[in-house]
Amino acid sequence: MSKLASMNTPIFWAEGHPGKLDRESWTIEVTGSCNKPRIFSWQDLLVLPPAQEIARLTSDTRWSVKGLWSGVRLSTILDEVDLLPSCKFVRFWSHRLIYDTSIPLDIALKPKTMVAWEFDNELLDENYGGPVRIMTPYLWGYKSAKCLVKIELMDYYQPGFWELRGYTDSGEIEAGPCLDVNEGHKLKRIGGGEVVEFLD
Ligand SMILES: Nc1nc2c(c(=O)[nH]1)N[C@H]1C(S)=C(S)[C@@H](COP(=O)(O)O)O[C@H]1N2
Ligand SMILES: [Mo]
Repeated sequence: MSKLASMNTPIFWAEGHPGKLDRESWTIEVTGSCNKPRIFSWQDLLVLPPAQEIARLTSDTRWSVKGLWSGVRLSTILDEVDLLPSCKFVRFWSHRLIYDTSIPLDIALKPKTMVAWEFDNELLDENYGGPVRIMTPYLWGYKSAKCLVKIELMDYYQPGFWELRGYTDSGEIEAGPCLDVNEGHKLKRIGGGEVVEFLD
């Protein structure tokens, strides 16, 4: 059992579980406002400079899980495609193109915003967004699209799956109660913004 599963980390699939997916043939298309649109294969991702961050995935449903996320920085991928100055938002699309969400470019370029495929040195399985997902600790979890297949570089904002259903466009983490998944889902509190640690 994976570390995420053993901690009973919640598994969210608004669009339905994707089933078994093939890592070796996985591709991520990068399109939109850039000079060098490109399709990254799984093998392409593996030769980019690796990145690792200890970071928290924190859900608006009030739980937070901490661990070592590995993959590449999203900024590394964005460097490869040569952004146009008009690009203001980065839109993520999940497998089957039902789930999408967008974040501002400045947050996309922050070091802990990752295209991730490992948690605590284990490859992510489909439950937790494998083969490859977005992980950004700066915003609520709904901005961290799972089973990433497409990155669309946008000059303007488009609300995504949850944003169209009432979740905030900013995804800014709000202070309040929050379950600590790593400590048996103990009820604690978080402040606003990126959750680095609990308040108590
Ligand atoms: N494709 C897809 N990505 C998604 C979701 C989803 O339903 N579908 N849920 C989001 C939400 S609301 C959260 S909190 C996190 C949860 O990640 P987990 O299911 O790996 O714990 O995934 C996000 N990414
Ligand atoms: Mo969430």
